[in-house]
Formats: sequence, structure tokens, C-alpha cells
Amino acid sequence: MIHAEVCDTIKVVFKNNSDELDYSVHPHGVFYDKDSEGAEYNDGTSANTKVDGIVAPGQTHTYNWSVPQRAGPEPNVPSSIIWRYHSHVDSPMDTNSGLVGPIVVTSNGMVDLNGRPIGVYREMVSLFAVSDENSSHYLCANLEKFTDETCDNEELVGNDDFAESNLMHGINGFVYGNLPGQTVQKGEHVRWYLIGMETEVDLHTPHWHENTVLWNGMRVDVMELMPASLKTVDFIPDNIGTWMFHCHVNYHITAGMMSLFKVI
Ligand SMILES: [Cu+2]
Repeated sequence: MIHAEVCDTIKVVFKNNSDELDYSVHPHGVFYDKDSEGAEYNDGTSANTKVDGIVAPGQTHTYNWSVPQRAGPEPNVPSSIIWRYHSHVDSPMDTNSGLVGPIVVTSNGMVDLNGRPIGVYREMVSLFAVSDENSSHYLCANLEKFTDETCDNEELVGNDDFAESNLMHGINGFVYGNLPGQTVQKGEHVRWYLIGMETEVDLHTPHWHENTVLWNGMRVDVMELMPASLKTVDFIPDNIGTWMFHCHVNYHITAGMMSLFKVI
């Protein structure tokens, strides 16, 4: 999780520890030159000069992203908003392999000594994504690691049920209520950031049980999230208990897009 204040410059030193694949760090919302974009164009520039921030295995690259006013919140909205970074060499496969993370930008002068928004006691981030592990770089490696099968079994890899089983309807990559760490305290100011990702099945409706959140001047308990969209909401939990936080799309419920959060 990267925190920045408007007028900052974010500096990311990225070492690609993969064995054989190029990766990058491509940010949303912030300001950058071509060498800090982390995205490949089919214009020949990357082959010669590596100016686009694509990083070969074992190599290191430094990205500089400045944070202008237009990367921060406007007045009358929460003092911080959510952006995202992800690998953008093969964007669909890279993100299906899990290479996604959050950037939080806070208004100028609204940041505490830890780089977090003043007055916000707890920040939560939830990534709603149907990770298509058939399109992960690590499908074959995972098969070999966790089963007795390999990708050489074409009958298996080409099987529709196998393919369906690899569509992981996750919140932060966890399914069926196994997501840890979602504990808040009654009466504290919680800022909850939502990230959508992936493809046309990723129409999500995060729903908090027994709580309401404030978004854009409205009080709601369900949000809309589209692929690659970003939302920032605030709430103050007022009822102690263990509550569901899940996607309200019927098929996504049965496929496991469920988690629990605790108010203590
Ligand atoms: Cu959903």
C-alpha cells in the first residue's frame, strides 16, 4: 500500500524477482514520464532504450510519479482517495496473476506523521475480482505444486469444469469467508477503499451487513464496482458483532465472494 500527499513525488524501486517473465509497475491517477509508465507500446522504443519501465527478470528499475492536485481529492469528498498500480506487460495475465496494489492520495495538509489521512483511524482496502487463474502466468506451476497433475494433461486443461473451477471469485484473493484482518472498532472513523478489476463478469456490488457507509454525499450499504473502477467510502461502525461483507451478485455469492468483518 503506497501513501502519498498532494505535491509529493512517489519513488518506487522495483526489482523483478521472477524467473523468466518481464513485469512492470504501472500506476493510475498520478503524473509520470514515459520511463515511469510501466507499459509497453508496439512502437519499438522498449527494445532499444527500455524507456517504458518494463523490467526483465533480475533487473531493477526506479519509477518516479509526481502527485499533482489532480491526483488528490476535490473539496467536499473524503480527504483521501484510492488509486491502483499493476503490472502492465501483459495486463490481463499479469493482473490475473495477482500483480495489483493500492495507492492512497491524501489532500495537501491532511496527512499525519505516518503518511495517513488525519482523523481516519483505520483504512481498509478490498479488491473485488474474479481472478481467472486459467489466464495466470502460474497455472502450470500451481498445478504441479498443489496437485499430481501437470499442464501436459490436455484433457484436464481443456476441460470446461476445470476452467470454471479456476475462476476465483475473491475479495483480496480470498473466498468463502476466509479473508483475515477485517476488524474495526465501534465508534472509530473507518475509511474503506474499494477496487474493481478484471473483465466483463466483474460487475460487483459490495454489501456491508448491519452498517451504512457514506459515499458522495449519500448513505448506502451497497456500492457498485465495475472492472478497474475505484471507490472511497467512510463509516463509523456502531454495532458490535461479526457481520458479512460480500458481493451481492447472486452467482458471485454462490461462487464464494464472501467475507466477514468484526466490530469490536
Ligand atoms: Cu461480484
